[in-house]
Amino acid sequence: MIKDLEDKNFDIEKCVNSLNDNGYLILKNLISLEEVKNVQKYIDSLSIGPKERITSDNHPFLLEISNNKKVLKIASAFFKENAAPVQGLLFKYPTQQEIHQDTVHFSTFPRDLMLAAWVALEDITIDNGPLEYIQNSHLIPSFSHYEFPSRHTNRNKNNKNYNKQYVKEISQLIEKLRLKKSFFLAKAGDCFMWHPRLMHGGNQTPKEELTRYSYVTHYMATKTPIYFKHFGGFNFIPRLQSPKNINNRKKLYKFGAISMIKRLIKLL
Ligand SMILES: O=C(O)CCC(=O)C(=O)O
Repeated sequence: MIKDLEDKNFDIEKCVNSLNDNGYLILKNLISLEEVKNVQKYIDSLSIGPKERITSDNHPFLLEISNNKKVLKIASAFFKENAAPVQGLLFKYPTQQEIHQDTVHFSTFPRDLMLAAWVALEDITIDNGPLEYIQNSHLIPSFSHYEFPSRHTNRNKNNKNYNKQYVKEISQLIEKLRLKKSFFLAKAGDCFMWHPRLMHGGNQTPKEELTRYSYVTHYMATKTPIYFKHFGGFNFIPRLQSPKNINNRKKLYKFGAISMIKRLIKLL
């Protein structure tokens, strides 16, 4: 764990090692309290209820966080190619999001070419729905049979319980392997980055009347990966996605057979 990341101590290799070894990385005081206050004010001007979120709002305060230089450098070093922010999620209240791996929502081929950086926009205690994560779960090769490409994929839009089934299987696996849960208890401005396979979610039993201001950005590698969409579509037919850079809403790559074939050829 990197405890304090002043510029003089900024060591990208250590950061990437922490993601690979521990499954996460803590960047204390990534943003200033002034920035935190500005974003809080902005959140208060919006209407965000419990368990609601705003996706990829391009307000300059939010883009400033998503484009944090340290985070982008770490993500690019982790991917070994340039990273771009492809989604931002803004919350005012605890999410109670069930435990999952981000790879089920952002499935890339080759795998693991995405990352997340979560920023506390107020102090986070056990009461206001901290982010929770399952220790060492990133070391499990991949909980991949819900992802594409896999001949075992369970994707099927006729299966309405698909997400429920996924969540149940994940929790059974955690129990079976006796993996332990931890919480990210943070000070406003602290950031938690996690490995694409680290199982995580929002604490399930918060005091729901409390706020939990937070902002999370998801990043993808820009050059290599092909990106698939899950939870829907037909079995065995990949649903290709075209991620957009949230800064300019431009596609990271041209969607279409030619650009896909070019990407595939590069992988051979
Ligand atoms: O903020 C949370 O409670 C959960 C966020 C999350 O799971 C995600 O962004 O993938």
